[in-house]
Amino acid sequence: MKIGIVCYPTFGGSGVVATELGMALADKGHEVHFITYNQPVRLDFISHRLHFHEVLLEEYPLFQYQPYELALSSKMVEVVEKYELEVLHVHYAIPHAYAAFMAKKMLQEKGIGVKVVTTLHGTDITLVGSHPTYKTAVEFSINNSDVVTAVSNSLKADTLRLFNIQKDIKVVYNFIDTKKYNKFHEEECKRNALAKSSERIVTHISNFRPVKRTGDVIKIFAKISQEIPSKLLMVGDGPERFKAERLTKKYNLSDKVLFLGNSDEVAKILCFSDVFLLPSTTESFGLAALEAMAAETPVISTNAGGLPEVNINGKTGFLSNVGAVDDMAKNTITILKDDEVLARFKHNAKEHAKQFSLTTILPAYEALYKSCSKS
Ligand code: GMT
Repeated sequence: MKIGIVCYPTFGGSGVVATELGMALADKGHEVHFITYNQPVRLDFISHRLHFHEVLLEEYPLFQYQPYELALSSKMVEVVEKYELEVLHVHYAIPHAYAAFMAKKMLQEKGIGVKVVTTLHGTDITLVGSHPTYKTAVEFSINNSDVVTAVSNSLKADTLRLFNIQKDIKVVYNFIDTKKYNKFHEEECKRNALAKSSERIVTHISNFRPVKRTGDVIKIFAKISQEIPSKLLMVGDGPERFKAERLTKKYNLSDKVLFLGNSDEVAKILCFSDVFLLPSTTESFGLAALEAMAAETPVISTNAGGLPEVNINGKTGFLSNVGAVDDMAKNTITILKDDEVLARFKHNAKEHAKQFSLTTILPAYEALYKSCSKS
């Protein structure tokens, strides 16, 4: 099939899922066209089946805010028409689903049909989308998509609770390409560069937004490091990074906490991690937790949103209430202090992650594309 993919091309989970999906679809023989304002960070190849179309914005002194939706929907029309796309799969409702609806209408005027598949990712519903500023347009865009998917049962329930939805929402879980996490054998995993062999490695990866509670990560680690010789890797960047660095100094942990910034080599970092911390206020799914599990890293997370659908309490890691720093530290220490316990959790995490493998999830998206393109 010929499929257009629209997403945020950044390090956020929705962009990562969209990019991995597009690359996998192209690998399977579909023709995929990314329509975004930058080349997606995880897009590591372009081929005759994988294209990238940049959405350009025109500067004009009158504009305090650039009209991105206009540029995006115009680009969608151009690409659908030129490459005869059958489906536009938009990731993150704001403003992508809205722009796709406009593109579809403009194409209808030219006698061209295209189907719109909208995937809801989380903050487009829970934190931003349901805000009165956007709610009317988000609800309209969801109800006017041909197919709507959500990345967890929890997100589907949130969407139905927060909006007046007239459409069936299908749950298609996020996925990982398990192969990418198997390839780092012992000799490629440069663990010694970051920690002594006697130390455990604890990792957190996020966009350092308030919802990630990076302050809790530091507080949990402060307690862990009192009992277990360990290092903390803080991967990513965002508005709360400075605060997290300040807290690290306050707890005298500067020699134990490494801030690595953004990285597109997550699998390489996770290969030497022993535990992954995700104490978020909410996560519709928690793709970073799944990536950790695929790399044999148990997860200590909150029980918010869709996290219990991914991280199984007492098996692949532990779940705690939001803000329960002591409990999360205690659970981490339980896993880290005993080699056998750690090995068991690592094994379980990797095994459980296989349920979310690309080979299982990809056919679900292909079936949705096929069903709507026939209707
Ligand atoms: O805020 C983020 O974590 C980024 C955001 C995004 O849209 O890029 O992530 C959301 O989508 C991910 C992929 O589906 C999910 O794994 C994350 O849980 C979700 N974030 C939240 O719900 C806070």
